Amino acid sequence: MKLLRVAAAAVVALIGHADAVSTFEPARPPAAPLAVRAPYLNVWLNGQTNGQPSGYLAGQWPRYWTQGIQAWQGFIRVDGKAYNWMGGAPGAGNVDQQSLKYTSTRTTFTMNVGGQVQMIAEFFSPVYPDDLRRQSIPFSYLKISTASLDGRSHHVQIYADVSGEWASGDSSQTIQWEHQAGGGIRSHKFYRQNQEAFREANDQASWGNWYWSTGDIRGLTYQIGQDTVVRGQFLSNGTLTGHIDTDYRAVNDRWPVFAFSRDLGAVGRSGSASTLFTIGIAQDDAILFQGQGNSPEQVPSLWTNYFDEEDLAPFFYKDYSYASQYATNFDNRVARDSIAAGGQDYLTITSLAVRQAFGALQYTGTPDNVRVFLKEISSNSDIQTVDVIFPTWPIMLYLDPNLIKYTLSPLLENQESGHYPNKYAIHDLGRFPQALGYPQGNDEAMPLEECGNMIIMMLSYAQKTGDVDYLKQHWALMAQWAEYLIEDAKIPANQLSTDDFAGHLANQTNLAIKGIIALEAMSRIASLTGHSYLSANYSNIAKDYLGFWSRHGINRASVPNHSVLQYDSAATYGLLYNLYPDKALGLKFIPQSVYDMQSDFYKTKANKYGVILDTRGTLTKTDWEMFAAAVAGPSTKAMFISLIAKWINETPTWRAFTDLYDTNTGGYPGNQFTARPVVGGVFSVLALQ
Ligand SMILES: *[C@@H]1O[C@H](CO)[C@@H](O)[C@H](O)[C@H]1NC(C)=O
Ligand SMILES: *[C@@H]1O[C@H](CO)[C@@H](O)[C@H](O)[C@H]1NC(C)=O
Ligand SMILES: *[C@@H]1O[C@H](CO)[C@@H](O)[C@H](O)[C@H]1NC(C)=O
Ligand SMILES: CC(=O)N[C@H]1CO[C@H](CO)[C@@H](O)[C@@H]1O
Repeated sequence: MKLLRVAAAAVVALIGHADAVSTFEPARPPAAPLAVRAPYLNVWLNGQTNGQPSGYLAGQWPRYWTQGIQAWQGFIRVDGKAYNWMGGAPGAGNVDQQSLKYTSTRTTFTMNVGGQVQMIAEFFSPVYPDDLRRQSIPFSYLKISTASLDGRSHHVQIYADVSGEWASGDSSQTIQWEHQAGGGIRSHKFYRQNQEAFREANDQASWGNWYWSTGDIRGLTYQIGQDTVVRGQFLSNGTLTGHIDTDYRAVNDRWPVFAFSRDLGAVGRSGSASTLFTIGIAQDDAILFQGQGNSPEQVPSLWTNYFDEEDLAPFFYKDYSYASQYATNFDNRVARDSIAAGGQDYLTITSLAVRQAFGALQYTGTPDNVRVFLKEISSNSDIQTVDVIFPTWPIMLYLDPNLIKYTLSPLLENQESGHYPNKYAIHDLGRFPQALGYPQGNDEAMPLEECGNMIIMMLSYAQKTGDVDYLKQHWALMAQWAEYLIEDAKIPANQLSTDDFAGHLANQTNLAIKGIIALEAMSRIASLTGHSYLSANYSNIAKDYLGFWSRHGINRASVPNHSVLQYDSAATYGLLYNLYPDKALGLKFIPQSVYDMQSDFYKTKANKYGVILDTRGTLTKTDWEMFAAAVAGPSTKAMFISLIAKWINETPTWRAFTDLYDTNTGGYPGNQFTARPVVGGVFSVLALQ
């Protein structure tokens, strides 16, 4: 399905693309992932704040998810005339973008260069759910291919550079660099002189080494120096000088750039050999973590188990054809499954979410003790937030349930070794990349939410993998959380739910049902772990609470009936998304009539872009809508899916896929809730199959 942009005339006027209006397939995303592989490799093509539409690569700077520019500049020369195909540097007119297409792992731009040459730029961030060695490398690919458009042969040179902005979120910091050749590639390695491990500046890492590489092949030239000098050299001459400026200086002091160019020679109709670039960051130690020891440990990046640092870039570069084959199969699998489960609109949603969800994960530890740390990107950068892991959880169920174990492991280790005093489950482990926990117990309290989330996700992992020992091993802590659920799940105290922007509220119907379902889950866990004598107890309590919930949590006076936001408040309602785990765990505990009731009700409440989260406002959450959709009847499910796909294509927002938006305008508030891993929740439908 191809969708032409709306307001094409306005696009032409604003962007100045003389003839070109790009197509967008399967949709025009609010932001297009370029290199999105890890928390610190998270670069997007956004729109502009001044009313310009998003999705045109030429003339715009790629940006980190924070909106900080990470300059990535591309030029192409055809028969001596230069064009800009990426980045905001002056000196050449823009190529005409013909299309932007995204799949789960790739964003591909097709450009018309002066009517003479077609250029394809493929930004490729692989995802390897079942291959820890490859998944552990935080690197990404850019492949450029060219062919003649007019049947004639043309002399073509291409150029790409990155700036020091990739290496520091504080551009007054001094960076250093070296140019390296070996293993068949050439790399510009650059890094902050003042390495500050486990610290960030504007959410970028303040430690580690960046590698920007390409094949050491015929026609390659390179240069490091001031932006205007290096780019000017290419624009005027089509080659680089090989000069390495060794005046190490601040990122913003005569802006050093790290450039490659390649002379492709004569490019005819059959095209040129493609040119492959890779970009990535190597940090030997990744996370500071308070685990079972008395003091925090420095947890290494997982790749350190498989590679020496100097082998990372050559391995990744040479692995391209394997990566490409693997990713094509992966993309096809997501496409096939999504279309079968929810049609093309569902694929529009799922395929935009994959790189973003994995892009928040930092793979650390050893193969025997993998710890995947998750960054709560944009909503204050907490690490290992349980109610951010929970909405992300469906993509883990679908792609690799071991990810549930890898992400919960640091939470369990921290709490089981006595570093957390509260009897309920911890909310997060601190501020990324420091997972120091809360020895004083002063985390953002979401007790009912997190106790329910932990128990539900732990049972799901054991069900999917058959690893019952895992439940036995962690029984004591789960039983402790279950005690909290017994106390609080029936009549929830005044507290926050995961939707903390909405504030505190007592008697939240949706929160209560999560706790009640988790108690039913506990009865299954008791049976599996040799605590059968407790199984009936948990189950009886859950049934008793469910009876109470049905009397106070449902408005039976209205047509159709519906659950309320708060017990006995007939005029309120919201998405009852916490029904989802009952289906995901196969508990068959909640009567089908409750599902049917909600399914019928949502259909009567659709705004232009979705159903509101609850009656406190007009906002909604993409992840929770998809949780609600997954357990609804076919026509309600289709309604949610088509409204969210429509939102993706039409939203005026221009940052990475937000999970919070206004159901009437399609916009969203503030700068938060962008690039968050919770979009993994859109896999809710596939996780049930
Ligand atoms: C919560 O619901 C219970 C049961 O209906 C009721 O007794 C209690 O007053 C409610 N609490 C608040 C704060 O609304
Ligand atoms: C089982 O539940 C009852 C109340 O329903 C309680 O009195 C009893 O202590 C529970 N037994 C165990 C072993 O927890
Ligand atoms: C609402 O609930 C009441 C009581 O359970 C029931 O009699 C009625 O049929 C329901 N109405 C609708 C429209 O579901
Ligand atoms: C100054 C400079 O870099 N000149 C180069 C321009 O490009 C030709 C090849 O196209 C080189 O031979 C020159 O050295």
